[in-house]
Amino acid sequence: LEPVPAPAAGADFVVVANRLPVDRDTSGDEPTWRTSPGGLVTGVAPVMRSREGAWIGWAGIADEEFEPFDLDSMHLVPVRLSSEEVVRYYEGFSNATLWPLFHDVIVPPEFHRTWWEAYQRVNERFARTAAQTAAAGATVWVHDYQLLLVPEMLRALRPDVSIGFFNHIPFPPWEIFSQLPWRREILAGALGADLIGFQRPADAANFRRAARIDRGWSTAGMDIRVPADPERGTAAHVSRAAAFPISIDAEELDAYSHDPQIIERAAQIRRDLGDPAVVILGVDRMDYTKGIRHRLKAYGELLDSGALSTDDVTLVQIATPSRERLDQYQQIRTEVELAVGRINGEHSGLGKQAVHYFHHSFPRAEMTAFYLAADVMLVTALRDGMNLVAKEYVACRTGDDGALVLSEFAGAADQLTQALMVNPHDIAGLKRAIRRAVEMPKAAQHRRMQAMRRRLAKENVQAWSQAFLDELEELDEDKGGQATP
Ligand code: GDG
Repeated sequence: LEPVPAPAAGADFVVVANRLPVDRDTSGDEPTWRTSPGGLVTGVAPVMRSREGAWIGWAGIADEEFEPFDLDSMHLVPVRLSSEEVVRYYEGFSNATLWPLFHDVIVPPEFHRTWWEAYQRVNERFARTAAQTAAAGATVWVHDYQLLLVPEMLRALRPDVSIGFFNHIPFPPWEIFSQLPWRREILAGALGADLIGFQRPADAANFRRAARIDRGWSTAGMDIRVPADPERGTAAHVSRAAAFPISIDAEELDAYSHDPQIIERAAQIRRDLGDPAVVILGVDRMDYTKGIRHRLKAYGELLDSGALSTDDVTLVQIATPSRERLDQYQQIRTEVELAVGRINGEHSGLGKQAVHYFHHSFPRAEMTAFYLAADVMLVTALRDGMNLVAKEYVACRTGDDGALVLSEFAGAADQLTQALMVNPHDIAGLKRAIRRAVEMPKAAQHRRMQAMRRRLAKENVQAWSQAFLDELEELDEDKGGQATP
């Protein structure tokens, strides 16, 4: 790729992510855009407002071309994807190759050259759009595994910009990562960034080790020395790989949790559930990484043995639809629904349902009401970059009560150290943890919850994006003002 000039009127802060933070609303006479709130938007909104900000991403509709537009003080730049690219780049390479590979091969990743070809093509489109959008010397923050090649491409196109990359999902050990036929290109792609952020220190260490083994590149502390690559048009530079654990908007959730309407709604939910002594909750995308089956197995066995009874306990499992066209996702849904059906068939009574299962999504306010209504939260992921649900539950427990069962394989385990930690593969251990959570005395709940809430009040999503962008800026200053094109 050859360098291109900076645009005359560009943005000085650019977010590049697979999806734009908006949804197309075609319900009215005129189609409009609605912002879809999410952690990332909240995290970067203050930066977007204080600087000339732009967001590059796909609008979520295949084969449609949209012009850039402004919404809620953000400049949005849609990238077009054809339906073939949605199949190969998004569902294929991103979600059926990289996603399972980066989550400990819980299901086997598929390697297809046609998917890889589409992944490169789409990444180049994103990189070129970023190159046309970023002002001279701008900061560009690229997000997640769908866009791992963008940093290197952008560096070749626009050596003047400062590039950050954040990997929201785990980064696997070399022994697993090395299966990828295109491992070398993926590593070089991410290493085009000045700063590469991961959820956990272990992810960053896995990444640095991969760079050492595969490329033979030397590392010092967090830094990786990337030599010049004349063929790809990049100069020698240093790339830093470090942990920046993402978090939640604690203040907003706290405000929600104090809203009288939401508090009343939580009480109503408990009444509708039949006023059980203990409400247990699970909230996940329907994904094989989330350990929903393991959780149901443990819960089912506790009911079988009589350790728990539907006289006083119920489980609410919200599993929001996700990636439904992929085989592995249809399969996990079938397995979960079979398990729910079995448990309910064997243990439910009239007005005493063992599992309340929902395969649809809820508005934010309703989700908060569920968090408020739940005495026990189960997060049993087999592998998870962070898991924001665990942090949201804690942030909503304004009474400092409730118990969190948390998988040690979720990034959140590094911060929520007072949770009841589990290895979800150990069903006996998981059963013990669920019982402990159900029976936990109020004083112990308070002690644990208060400590976790205090920590999240400070380590919120605003602090996360600030820490990442501050470090990126420092690295940029250390570089000593490179020439702008
Ligand atoms: C990836 C990584 C990492 C879920 N159902 C509903 C709903 N949600 C919201 C939750 C939460 C978010 O979706 C899910 O975030 P998670 O972090 O739990 O998991 P992933 O979707 O897998 O996210 C993960 C994350 O990126 C951020 O870096 O933590 O490890 O896999 O906010 O509340 N929200 C609403 N209705 C629902 O039905 N409104």
